[in-house]
Amino acid sequence: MPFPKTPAIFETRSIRPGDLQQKPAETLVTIYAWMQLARLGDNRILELFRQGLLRGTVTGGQGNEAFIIPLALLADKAIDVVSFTQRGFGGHQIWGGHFCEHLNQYFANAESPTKAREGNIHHGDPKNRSLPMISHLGAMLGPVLGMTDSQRRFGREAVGFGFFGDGGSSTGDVHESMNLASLLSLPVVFVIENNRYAYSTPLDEQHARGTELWKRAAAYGIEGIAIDATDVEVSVRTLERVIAKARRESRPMLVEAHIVRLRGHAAYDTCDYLKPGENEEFLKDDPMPKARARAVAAAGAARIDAVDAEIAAFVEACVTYCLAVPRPNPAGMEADLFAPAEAPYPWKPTIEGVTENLTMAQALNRALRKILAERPESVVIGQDIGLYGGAFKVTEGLLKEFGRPRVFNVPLAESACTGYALGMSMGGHRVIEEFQFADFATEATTQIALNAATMHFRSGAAAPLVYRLPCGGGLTFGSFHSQELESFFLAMPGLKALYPSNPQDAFNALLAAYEDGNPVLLFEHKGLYRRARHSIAWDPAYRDVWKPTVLRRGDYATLLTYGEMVLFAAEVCEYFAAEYERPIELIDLRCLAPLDLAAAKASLERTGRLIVLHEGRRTHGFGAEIVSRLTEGSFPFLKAAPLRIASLDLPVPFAPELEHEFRPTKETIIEAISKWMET
Ligand SMILES: Cc1ncc(C[n+]2csc(CCOP(=O)(O)OP(=O)(O)O)c2C)c(N)n1
Ligand SMILES: [Mg+2]
Repeated sequence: MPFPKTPAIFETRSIRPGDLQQKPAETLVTIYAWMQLARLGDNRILELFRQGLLRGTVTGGQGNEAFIIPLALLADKAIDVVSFTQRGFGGHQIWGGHFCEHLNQYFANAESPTKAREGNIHHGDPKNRSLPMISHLGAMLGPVLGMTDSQRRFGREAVGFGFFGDGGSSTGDVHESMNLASLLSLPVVFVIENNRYAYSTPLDEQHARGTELWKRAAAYGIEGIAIDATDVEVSVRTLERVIAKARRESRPMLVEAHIVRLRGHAAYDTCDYLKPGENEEFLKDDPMPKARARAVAAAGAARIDAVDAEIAAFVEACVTYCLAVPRPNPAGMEADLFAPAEAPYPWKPTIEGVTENLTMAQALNRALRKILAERPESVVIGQDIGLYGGAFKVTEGLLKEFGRPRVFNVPLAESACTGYALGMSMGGHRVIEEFQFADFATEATTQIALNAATMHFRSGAAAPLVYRLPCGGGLTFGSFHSQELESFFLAMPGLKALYPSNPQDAFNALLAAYEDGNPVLLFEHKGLYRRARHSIAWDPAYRDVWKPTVLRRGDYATLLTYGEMVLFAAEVCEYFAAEYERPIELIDLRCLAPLDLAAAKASLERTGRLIVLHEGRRTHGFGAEIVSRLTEGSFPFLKAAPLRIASLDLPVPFAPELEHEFRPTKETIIEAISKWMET
C-alpha cells in the first residue's frame, strides 16, 4: 500500500541563510508547517499511547519546535551529521523519510525502520548520517564527533549536531565530548535543550551554580551562547550564524537553547512536582502560537488555515495507514546480530620489514603497519600511542611513518573516544583503538557493549571496529591493570572476540578483526607481549583465527584454553604424556565469539573427558559457558565430570605471592588435573 501523499509544502526540507529576510512569507510558512507537523505528530502519538496502541515510552518534543525545526531546515542534509534525542521528533521529519516511516517506528510494526527492534524515537538513518540514539544520555555525542570527522577527512564541509538536555549536561560524556571536539577542532554544534527539568529534577538540583550552562563552553576553549529558543526568528538568526561559523572555522560551539516542556517528561509523567503556576508559565512560552502569528502576518490567515487543515488530514491518513501495517516478524533476528561477512581485503601477500625473531608486540606492530600502509581508511587511536608508541610499545614508529591524521593520541576520555571511533567507522573510516590496559575499557562499556555492539541489530548499519585490549595478570600490576574481561563483555550480544596466544596468530587476528564489519575485542595478554621470539609470515589463511586450533593430539582428555594459559597448558600436557602416558588433546580456542566448538565437540566425543582452563575468574567465567555447551551437546560421551580450572573469585591481588595463588600456574593446573584423575 503506498504512503498517503505528502503535502506539497513538505517538499521543502531546507532553508538557506538569508531566506527569512529575502522571502519572509515563504520561509515563515515553511517553518510553521514543519512545526505544526511535529506538534500534531507528537500530540497524536501521545493519544495513541494513551489508547494503548503504542508501547514503550513517549517523550514528545512539544515546546522545542521553534528551535529544532529551524536547525534541521538550516542543516545541510547532504553532508551534515546528527543524532536527535528523545525530543527530536520534528528534526527527524525534516532529515528524511515519509511521516509514516517515523510513525511506523512508534507502532513497532513490520515496516518499522528498526524492524521493531527498537521503539519510540530510537531510530535514525545512518546512511544519511542521522545516528540512532540509545537511551543513555550523552552517549551519542562521541559518535557525532567521529562521523563529523570522517566527513571532513573525506573533504566534505560537514557540521555535526549533538543534543542533550539540562539533565544530560551533567553526564561525563558531554564534558569528554566537548573537550575532544575542541582538541580535534571538530565542527560540532553542541545543543543543550534546557527545559528546566530532567524528568522531575529541577535545574537547581542538577547544577550547583545557577543555570548558565552555556558558560561551560569557555572552559573548553569554544564559543558558548544562550538563546530564547521559543521564537523562530531568534532561532533562525542565531543558528544561521552558529552553523556558518562552525562550518567555516571547523570549530565546535555550544548553544544553550531555552525551551519549554509542555507535556511533562513522558506520557506517564504526572507532573505533580511542578511548582504552583509553573505549567501555566510554560504554556505562555508555547512557541506554536507565536510562530503561527508570524506566519499569518506574513502569508495571511486563509493560507495558514489551509496549511493547518491539510496537515491535520495528512497526519490522520498516516495514522490510518500505520494502524493497518501488520505486526513485526521475529524471523531473521538472530541472523541480524552481526553484519554479514565481507570478502577478504586484497592484502599484499607480503609483510614489510623484519619478520624474524619477533615478539608478539612486534608482530602486532607489523600488522598495524600493514593495515595503515594498505588501507587508507584505517586510523589508529589510543592514549600515548603517538610519539611514545603506547604503554607496551605496540604502536612504536607508527606516528612517524603514517602521520598524525592517521595515528594520534587521544585524551583520557575512554567513553567519548570510543564513541568517536564508532562514528568514524560508521562514516567510512575504520578505527583501531588501543586501550592502555583492558581494565580501562570499563569506562567505555556503554559505547562498546551497548552502542557499537547493538548497532547492526537495531539499525542495519555496520560498526567495524577493533578494540585492542592489553589484558591479563602475572605481572604484579594489581587489581586495575590485570583483569580478564572476556566474560564481562561477552555477556552482551553483538561483540566478536579474538584472543591470540602467539605472534603469528596475533598478526593474523589483527588483520581478520580489522576487515570484519563488527566491533571486535582483541585480547592481548600482556604476559605474552615479550614472552618469546618467533618468525611470522604472510598467511593467506589468516581468517582461520576465527576458529580454534588443535595444538596437540591426545586421547585421554580434551583441554580447552586460550591466551597465556595455552603456554602453561602445553607444558602440562607434556608432563601428563611423559609422566603418566596420558596424552591430553590441547585446543587453543583463539576465538571467543562467535564461539565455534565443533572441533572441541569432536575431540570430546573421542576422549570423553573435558578440561577447561582460563585465567579469568571462575564464577561466571568463560569456562562455565564452554562446559555447559559441550555438556549439553555431548553428555552421553562423558566419562567424567568436566574440570574447570580458573582464577579465584577475587579482585586480582597485587603482591607476586598473592597473585601467584590467585591465578592458575603450571603447578596448580597439574595438581588440579591429578586430583581430578583420581576421582
Ligand atoms: C545516562 C542516563 N541516565 C538516566 C537516564 C533516564 N532518563 C531518561 S530521560 C531523563 C531526564 C533527562 O533530562 P534532560 O537531559 O534534561 O532532557 P529532557 O528529557 O528534559 O529533554 C532521565 C533521567 C538516561 N536515559 N540516561
Ligand atoms: Mg530537561
